[in-house]
Amino acid sequence: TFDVITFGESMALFTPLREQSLEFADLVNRSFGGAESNVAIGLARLGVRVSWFGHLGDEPQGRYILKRIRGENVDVSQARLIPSANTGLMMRHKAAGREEVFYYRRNSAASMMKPEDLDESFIAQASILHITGITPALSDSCRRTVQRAVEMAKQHGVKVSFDPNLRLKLWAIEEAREVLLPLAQQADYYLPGMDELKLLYGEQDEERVLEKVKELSALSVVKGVNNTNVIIHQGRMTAVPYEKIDNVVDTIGAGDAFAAGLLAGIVKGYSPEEAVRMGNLSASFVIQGHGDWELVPTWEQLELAMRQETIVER
Ligand code: KDG
Repeated sequence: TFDVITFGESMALFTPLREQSLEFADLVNRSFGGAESNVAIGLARLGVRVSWFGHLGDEPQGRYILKRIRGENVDVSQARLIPSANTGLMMRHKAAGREEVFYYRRNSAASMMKPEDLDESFIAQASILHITGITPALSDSCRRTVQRAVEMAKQHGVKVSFDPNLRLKLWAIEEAREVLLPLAQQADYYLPGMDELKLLYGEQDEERVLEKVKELSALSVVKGVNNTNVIIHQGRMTAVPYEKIDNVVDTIGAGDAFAAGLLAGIVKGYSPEEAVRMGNLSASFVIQGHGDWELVPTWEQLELAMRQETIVER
């Protein structure tokens, strides 16, 4: 059995070795990313039993990604390498101080996932199913797959964790709203950022945004509200402040590391406040270096950081 099961698209990730535009870079680093596999790796590092699945092409990129995820102690028994399909690719650079993402993922192996690919008995054995709003943006069949997975989870008493991960390069805001807001209503754990909520609700006033989240039944954590993360649960709001990190290198992956720390805290029986602190600390590791998941902490590192945090507070 698994504490957490998650699924989605993982892609090879290419970034220039030096801070340079992809238009000129000759030396490029290869890694991989994918919000759900980032979360899965974060959870595995924290000692949580986790499974990730998704479709990758049966070609060098797909095989590389599968081996790396497996190598992080994530179960990949339901993941598939699809013959003559392509693995999605993603490239990123920082040009003129701006971080930019380029996707090459249309018609990728992952985008062809369909509800019939889900194994109900597999999902039924999890405590938590973690999904993100990226998967339903990939294709119609992916959208139905996410919706079906949520139905399966509900039928079997599996809690649903949902990070909206709004990606406006993948779909228009109107379409995103139609799909993501109903998913939020079905979630047991809901992890949106204030920025994406403003877009999803078309509402700039933060108080009003928080009021809307209050209407949901989930335990919600709204990230990035005046240097706090706000827990909203059963009509109560608790703001958990976080320290600003000085040496931020790359914030991509922070949300996934946060989800991993938070869900690990919940699985291990910590209070929501403590779990949010774990999420924060986990994210603080990732943003101090390059890569979406490479720097997510182990349980030992996280525990040490939590103790140090307590000492500083005193
Ligand atoms: O959260 C980080 C992800 O955005 C990144 O790893 C790539 O999954 C990804 C996506 O679709 O943008």
